[in-house]
Amino acid sequence: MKTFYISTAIDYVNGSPHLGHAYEKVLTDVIARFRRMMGDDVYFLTGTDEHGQKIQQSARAKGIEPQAFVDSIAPQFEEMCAKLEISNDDFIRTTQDRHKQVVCELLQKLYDKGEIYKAEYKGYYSTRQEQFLQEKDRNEDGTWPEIFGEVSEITESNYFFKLSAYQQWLIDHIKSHPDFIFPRYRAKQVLEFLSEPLNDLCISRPKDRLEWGIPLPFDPEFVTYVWFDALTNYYSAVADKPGIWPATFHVIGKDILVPPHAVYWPIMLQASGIELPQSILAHGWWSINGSKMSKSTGNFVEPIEFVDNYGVDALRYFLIREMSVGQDSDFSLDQFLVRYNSELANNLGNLVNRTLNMTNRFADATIPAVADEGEPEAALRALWPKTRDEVIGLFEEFQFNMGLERAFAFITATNAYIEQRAPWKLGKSEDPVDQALLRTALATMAEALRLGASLLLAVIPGSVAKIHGVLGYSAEGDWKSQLEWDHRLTGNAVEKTCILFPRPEKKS
Ligand code: ME8
Repeated sequence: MKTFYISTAIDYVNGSPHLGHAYEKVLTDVIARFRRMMGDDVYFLTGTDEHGQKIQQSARAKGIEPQAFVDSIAPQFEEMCAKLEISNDDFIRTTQDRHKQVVCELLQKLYDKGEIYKAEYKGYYSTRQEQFLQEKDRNEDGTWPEIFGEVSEITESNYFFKLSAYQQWLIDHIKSHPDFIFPRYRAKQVLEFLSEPLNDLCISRPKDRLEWGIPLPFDPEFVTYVWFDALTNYYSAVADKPGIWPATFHVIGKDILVPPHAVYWPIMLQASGIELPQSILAHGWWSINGSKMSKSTGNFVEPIEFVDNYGVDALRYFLIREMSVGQDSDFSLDQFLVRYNSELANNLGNLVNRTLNMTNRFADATIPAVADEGEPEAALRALWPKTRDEVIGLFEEFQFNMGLERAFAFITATNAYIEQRAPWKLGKSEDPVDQALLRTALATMAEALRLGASLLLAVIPGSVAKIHGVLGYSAEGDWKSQLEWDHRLTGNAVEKTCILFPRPEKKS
């Protein structure tokens, strides 16, 4: 079986992790966990991008060496992954020797093949963006947009990679591989970019302008510039692990699809004779309270702190439930608290507590066997396979928000079933018919809870393990085989209580 190799973008370490970083990790983790549950052999990579001018500048501003600087920041990203319960198999840092070595091998190979050449370059350069600008980047009045900061005209020698030679090949590849870019509508954006002549890619910076990078193996007076270094992480991390490459999914944000991931990366691989990834999944961006995230204006969410305040599953759930993969979304504490209270605490949390309370009160804390099923039980049981198949189908298409909606509709239906059966009334009756109905009701709610929770496993794994635990259930065998309505909990001892989503104190 081909390994399902999935990666996130590697994050710049010139600041602490933010909500966008957290979302991408959680989204990729949900896909990784879901594929594992579906039986795939998953390999999951994430990491940090640690070279470049901005990092050099940030280190200088602090008066320390760039290596010491990145060594102080990268652990925050690893800590964020641990806090978010990300199930990555590896964490790559572009300052590691294993990475630098593969970047050099790739560069040398392309240089030997004549795909990389040296040329004089004259142009307008933005120090802030670390890029040469083009005439089309100017404002209408001839000035440069503010985002470029100071712009000066410079001439320098640099190394270039022959992108243009592969333009037609890439257009053909994208057209003949409809799954190469996901969501599919984004392929249009790539093809539009490719409808203009492609310039060769400048892949170096002279050492006197940028020291903090990987020296070119064939000319140590130059260092490798951003993308050739960063993109190669996906390959360098597994270069010594047979059977993992090519990647199945690169998960990235929409801002780095065109041109880096959809143009530079496939061409770099094709020119090196390395197989291409199967798919690139570009997700949308989060704003916060309707505006762009910005640390300087305080419009910022610290994921690690947020998890400490509200719990990991509450954040994981919100990020996946709120955003439709590929589209943009807005994060606000109010909206988070609405979902937290109504969906997690009142709907799911309530079902767990009712099930435990009533099983304790009326059945000696032991899940009874079903007696006779009536119409309400049959209706809920019939809803189950429909829900299960729909949720799996939606998850396979990365429509996690819709899948969660369906799963929660089943939880809602289970709560409604409990209202209808009112076991608290049946428990007061001595009538054997009512007693039988009570046993059936307790068994049915426990089974519906076990199954409903199982559908949430990829998104809120810790909470699902807790729910299953308090039902005395240890899920065994493959995930899909656990999704049968078969009352396998009969006779299990249940716990007294389970605190999953305590009422949060509103913190700003
Ligand atoms: O781009 N909402 O690093 P990065 C959602 N090092 N996602 C967001 C976001 C937001 N508001 N802001 C950023 C880089 N992201 C490079 C990548 S890959 C070989 C090199 C996403 O730290 C962004 O789209 O700026 C990207 O996928 C990831 O966070 C890292 O961004």
